[in-house]
Amino acid sequence: MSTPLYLGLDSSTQGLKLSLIDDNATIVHSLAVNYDQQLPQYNTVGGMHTNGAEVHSPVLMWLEALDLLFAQLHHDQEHATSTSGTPFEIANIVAVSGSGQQHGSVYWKRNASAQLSTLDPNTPLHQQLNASFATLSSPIWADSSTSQQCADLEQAMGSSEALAAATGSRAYERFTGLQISKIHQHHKEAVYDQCERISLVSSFMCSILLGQYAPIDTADGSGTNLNRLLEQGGTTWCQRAVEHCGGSELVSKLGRAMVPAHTCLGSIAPYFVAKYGFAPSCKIIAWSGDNPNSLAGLGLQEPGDLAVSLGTSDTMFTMMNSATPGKDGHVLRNPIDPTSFMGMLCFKNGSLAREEMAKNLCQGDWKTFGEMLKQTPPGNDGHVGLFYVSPEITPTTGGQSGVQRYGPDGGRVEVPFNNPAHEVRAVVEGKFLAMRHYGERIGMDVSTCKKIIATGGASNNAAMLQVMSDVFGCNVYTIEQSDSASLGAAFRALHGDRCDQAQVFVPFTEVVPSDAFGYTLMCTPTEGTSEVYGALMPRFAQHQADFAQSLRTN
Ligand code: XUL
Repeated sequence: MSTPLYLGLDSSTQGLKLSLIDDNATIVHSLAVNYDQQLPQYNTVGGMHTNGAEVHSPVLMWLEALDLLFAQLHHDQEHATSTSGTPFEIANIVAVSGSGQQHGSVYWKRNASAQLSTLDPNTPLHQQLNASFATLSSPIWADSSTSQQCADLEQAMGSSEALAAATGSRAYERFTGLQISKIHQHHKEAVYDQCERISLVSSFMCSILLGQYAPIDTADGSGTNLNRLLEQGGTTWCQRAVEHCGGSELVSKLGRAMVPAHTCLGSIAPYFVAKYGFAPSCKIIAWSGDNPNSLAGLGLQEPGDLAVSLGTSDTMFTMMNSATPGKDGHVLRNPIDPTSFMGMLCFKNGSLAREEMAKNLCQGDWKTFGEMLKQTPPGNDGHVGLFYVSPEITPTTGGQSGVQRYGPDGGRVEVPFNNPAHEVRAVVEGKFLAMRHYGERIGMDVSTCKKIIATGGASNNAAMLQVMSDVFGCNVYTIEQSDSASLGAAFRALHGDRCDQAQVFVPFTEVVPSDAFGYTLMCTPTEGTSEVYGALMPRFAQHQADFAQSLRTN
């Protein structure tokens, strides 16, 4: 009998990727289309059109990329080539799911659903759907042009805390509700009124595969500022926010209800059967956002599990049993478990501050940086540093940058610490303490943390990972994986199929066991250090709040 296969796609900012797995969750094939290089006619840079604070992407490019990627997949099938060396048959793909860059929105024109349900396999998608959109230019997550709309929505909801309590986040410029609000205000007749349905990038790509409008899933829906996070499994819209951003007609444009991400939505559109050889029975599982899919792809499986990406900016996400959203950070619904949550923290200041420190004090040598880290004890003898070399968003510094140090007595120190080793430890501890602090504030229970998966450029620095392990009091692992979002989507296709077969929710861990991930254990916590950091936390939090406040009011 032929091996059942599961396909995960990732419609990301810069390209469209694919991971094909078998039913043991082993990768069979992976492929990618890069927008700038392979579709240069759209003139994107990094997949985007940037005009000051306004950042959009061409929706037809995403469609053309899908045909290009599937043509390549079909070609590889015919030539019996794959990254694993195992030949595969597209007809054996049992289910497809996907990942979309979060927050981006697509505006379907009135009557587009008719075109969507009768796709012609003899015409490329971007040609037959080129008149199906109220605008061909989709605002995406990198857009920061909606500050006014943010302030207005928070006011309409009562406060930023009230908006966060309802939707999981205070107003963020990139969140979809604010982008819709701007279009509603500035392009009402030309775009908003012409539009019958608004999709996220995830539900847009899913709609194409399904041949009809796909619902938004609860995890990606939590990135809109329009959802109700805590009620009915996060499947409903927050009426006040929705009406404020787009009037009473917005609910029907968004689709009445959201669905949990494991939901099977139906089978693949005949277009893909006729053109690429998918089985007519191939199931389409709801798509979700890239960060939720990465949570699945990196193997966060139990409340308390964390993933930390150390890159140009730093990101942390965690599975949580409870949600206490507030001014800093985001709480989303969990894409692999409809009863729990995903906490997400994004820090603008990542590698830049660490690199500056390494350059100034260690001649740019990371080995020296690691050795210096070991010269000071956890807690840094009471030395604390906040290094916002560019404006920070967690906590928000109101567009200001700045550096502030505090000595063991809690007083401000206006010059670098005398001992360079205190400087090095301060830049590392400051970030992990901030992650723990903000994580705890939005519902993370640090006592349940069992594993941290570290990714990103700086995750190969073992001394830095030791500090991470000590601050959270749990093991740190790394993972060899190039694309956690498309892989997570493939895992979710498998999971969605199993839930559909059983007609009840099946725990994700039963479908994708932890040995599918190939972790490398990097560090175990040094006994007693998590308590040292626990004791330091109130003082650290106070310094952080004071400094951010002073920058904001500068
Ligand atoms: C998350 C965010 C980005 C996008 C694009 O809130 O804006 O991570 O999802 O990757």
